[in-house]
Amino acid sequence: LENVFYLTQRKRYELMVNMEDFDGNKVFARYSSFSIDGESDGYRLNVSGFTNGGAGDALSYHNGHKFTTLDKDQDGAARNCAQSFLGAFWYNGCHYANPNGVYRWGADGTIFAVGVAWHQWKGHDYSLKTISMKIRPVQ
Ligand SMILES: [Ca+2]
Repeated sequence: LENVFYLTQRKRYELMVNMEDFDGNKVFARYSSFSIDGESDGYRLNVSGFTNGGAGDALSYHNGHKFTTLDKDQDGAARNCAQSFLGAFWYNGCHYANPNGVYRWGADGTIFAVGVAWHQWKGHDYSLKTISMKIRPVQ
């Protein structure tokens, strides 16, 4: 995250989130503006300018939130969302996206929302086959 902070403070960046389910369907969500704040601000997420490529907008809910890990609770919930959902993310209270969650084989509701979820596309109990978050400078 320190590298991402360094990059996104120097230029304007956009974000592309690509994802795929276990049936071969591929969708994306694009954000025309993406940056994160520094360590002293908890690596807070700044994302806006959503374009829907079929995935829906899961990230706006996380906008303005700090990054929470198992050992660093900076989220908007009383509990530690990283512990509750077995990931690490810009949790609000807690998530519509959990890209660092547990890799599971698609639909799995045995433990609520711990998978690699993008709620606006497949719900909390579907773990995606792939997801990537890529940034590039705005042209
Ligand atoms: Ca918390």
